[in-house]
Amino acid sequence: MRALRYPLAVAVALLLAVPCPVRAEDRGVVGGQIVKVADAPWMVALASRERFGGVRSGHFCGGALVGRTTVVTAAHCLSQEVLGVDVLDAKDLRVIVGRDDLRGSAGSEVPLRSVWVNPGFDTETNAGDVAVLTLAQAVPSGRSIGMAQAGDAAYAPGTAAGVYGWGDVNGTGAYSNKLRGARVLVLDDGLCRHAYPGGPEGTYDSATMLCGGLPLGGRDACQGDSGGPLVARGRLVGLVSWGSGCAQAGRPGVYTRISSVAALVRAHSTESLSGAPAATALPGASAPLGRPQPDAPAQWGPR
Ligand code: 4AZ
Repeated sequence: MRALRYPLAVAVALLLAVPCPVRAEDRGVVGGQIVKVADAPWMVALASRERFGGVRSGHFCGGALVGRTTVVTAAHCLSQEVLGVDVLDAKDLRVIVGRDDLRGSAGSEVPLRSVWVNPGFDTETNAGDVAVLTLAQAVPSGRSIGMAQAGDAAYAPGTAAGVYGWGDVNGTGAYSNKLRGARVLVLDDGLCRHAYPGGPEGTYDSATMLCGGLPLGGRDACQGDSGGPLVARGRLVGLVSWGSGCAQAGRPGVYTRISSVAALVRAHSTESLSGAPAATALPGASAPLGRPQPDAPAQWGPR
């Protein structure tokens, strides 16, 4: 026994001293941390208990509030492939607002008035991966986030951004019950062009897509995070769309570029959406996982 003690102590000391490989749960999707919806008030879950079961409130995708009745998400979330039926036949589709833990009942489950799926969504390339959900009841003001326009400084490569979701935390189908967020970077289009030049891993189109992640991987969106927001400088810059695997080095996440679809979103919203002002934040003042600036009061009027 005695003889064993010393080697054991050395082994334990070594284990503590040598950095361990990152645990899968810490590396995954959102490789990040638990986030309170109070700090991401625009974050919503798309849910259908009939299609996905009630244990996790029926969650199957993410989305973001861009107005009191307007949610943006990914078109592919509403495909027959995901829902198992035509979106018009998924009668119990709901948007869940204000719920951190999908096992709980906090917040509200809001039925939909209408669904618009971008008819220009290209299922081959994933270009134009956006849909607009109109809520049957308005959520309180102050929950929505502005869409970043083209030319916004938030699109500059190297900008810190946050990605949010209840998706897979390690690429094995281990979905999170609690909302998570990860700090990533807006990456240079060249990185995604190089990673996804066409062929089996996909084709990156910088006009309609945004490249995000870390050059060495480790933090990323993953399955189940689709449709959810990528936020930089307090503005919505992207929606989780696709990628090869999750959080792998050299395989960044690909997001729907919000500026490329903002006009479509406005055209299919039944309210007047407040725009995101041009970037005025001081360098370094971004708070990717923090609360965004509250939006302007909802404006109602003729369209
Ligand atoms: C998906 O399957 C998915 N790593 C979403 C995002 C990414 C990969 C896959 C990006 O919904």
